[in-house]
Amino acid sequence: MDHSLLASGNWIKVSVEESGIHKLSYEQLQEMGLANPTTVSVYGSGATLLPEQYSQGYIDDLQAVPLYIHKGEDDLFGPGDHILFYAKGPVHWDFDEGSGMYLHHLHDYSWKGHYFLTDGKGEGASPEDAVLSMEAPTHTVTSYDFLDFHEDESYNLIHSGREWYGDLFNVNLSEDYPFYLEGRVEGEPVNIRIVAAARSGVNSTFSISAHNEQLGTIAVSGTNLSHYTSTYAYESSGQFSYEPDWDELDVTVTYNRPGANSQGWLNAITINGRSELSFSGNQLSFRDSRSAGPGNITQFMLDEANSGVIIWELSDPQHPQNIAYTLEGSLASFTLQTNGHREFIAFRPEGNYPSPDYSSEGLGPMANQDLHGLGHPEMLILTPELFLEEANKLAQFRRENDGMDVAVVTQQQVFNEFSSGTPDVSAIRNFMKMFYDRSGGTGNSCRYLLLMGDGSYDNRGSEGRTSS
Ligand SMILES: [Ca+2]
Ligand SMILES: [Ca+2]
Repeated sequence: MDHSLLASGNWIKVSVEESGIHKLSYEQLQEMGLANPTTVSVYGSGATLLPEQYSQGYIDDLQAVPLYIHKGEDDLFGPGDHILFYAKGPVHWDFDEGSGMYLHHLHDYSWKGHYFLTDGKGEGASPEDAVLSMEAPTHTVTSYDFLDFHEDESYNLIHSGREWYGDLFNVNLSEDYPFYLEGRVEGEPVNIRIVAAARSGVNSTFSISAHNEQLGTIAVSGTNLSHYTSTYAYESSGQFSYEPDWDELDVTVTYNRPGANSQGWLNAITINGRSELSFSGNQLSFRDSRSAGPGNITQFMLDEANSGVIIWELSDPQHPQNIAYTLEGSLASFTLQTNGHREFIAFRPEGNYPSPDYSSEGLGPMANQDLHGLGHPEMLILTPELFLEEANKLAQFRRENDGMDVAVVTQQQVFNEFSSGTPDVSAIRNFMKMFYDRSGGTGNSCRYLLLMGDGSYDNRGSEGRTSS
């Protein structure tokens, strides 16, 4: 690609805080600065963390997101109408074969995902149709894996590394964590995974209970508290099963402190329950671990649906696919291959959904930029906005004194084109790889990279600092 998508046209940057359907009205599109909302399209991948392994490939520049465009009875997109799209927030779920659970991961560098809106590129794309199966199902699904988690990111133990911990157990040694199991299937156990850490001179344990029933303990190794080269704290995890009698689930974590100088921290609690596949509210995300397997053909049956409901397949959230389900009464059913884990969302086109933020700092109308159009600079200076003036001075000095071809770019510009506007260190690596590839692998393009700024363990700016 010789030029970036952001190089021309009118672009608005927006952010989302959670995964799910998001809504923008015709009026909001006008308000955010789109002159021609009838041709709105949305680009980006939200808070999808880039793979650190380069071999897993990467997306070059921004990709379009399929839209649901609600045009109303006149079949023209105008005042009173709206668009819906699936946006990816900072929480990512993956099925973990080892634990047999879906585990959550927070985005390492951001609490928000970002998207870019533009007009003038024709009407935004709609999702393609998912491939359904005509074969007899091997599995029928009427309940799904319900997912929830608790992870508080308050403490960075030695102000180093990207892992943060939540509740501190030193004075208060026990804490309750309430969960609500929406649509719980009676008699089905809930799987609970807990990750905790402790700094203690001797081995210590956390006790885990639910509704006063002991579920087990998590043992954490002791460390040498008096030597500064010893491991500061050890982390350990445990997995527990509990069959709740109510839709409320209270998990209690207690640190069995062996001495006054021992302390513990909770990292995360992950909940996998089982809920009826029945639609209430405006949107329902669902998946089924039990029917995922080689050769499986699965019939999903969603109850409490009606003909207005839309179901998208989200296994690749960048490319939602529309599911042409069959409706009998209030039962929407569809059959497809489930060789692997597939993710779905059902939603109501007229429902209320959060709107992306387009008015906070750093959002809204943005300047055009074209990092893909930089050609072959000899030297690149990458800087936060804060040092842009100094970076430009240095670049000018190199041009005049060394005759070098120097380009100055801000880290935000790199994120915009290489990680959907969401901070991600791999975006910088992928940006540099673009020059490497352009040089045909000789490394003769962009021979020098100067990074300006300071390092920090606080990648998400949790402590109010500017990430750099
Ligand atoms: Ca209309
Ligand atoms: Ca954490």
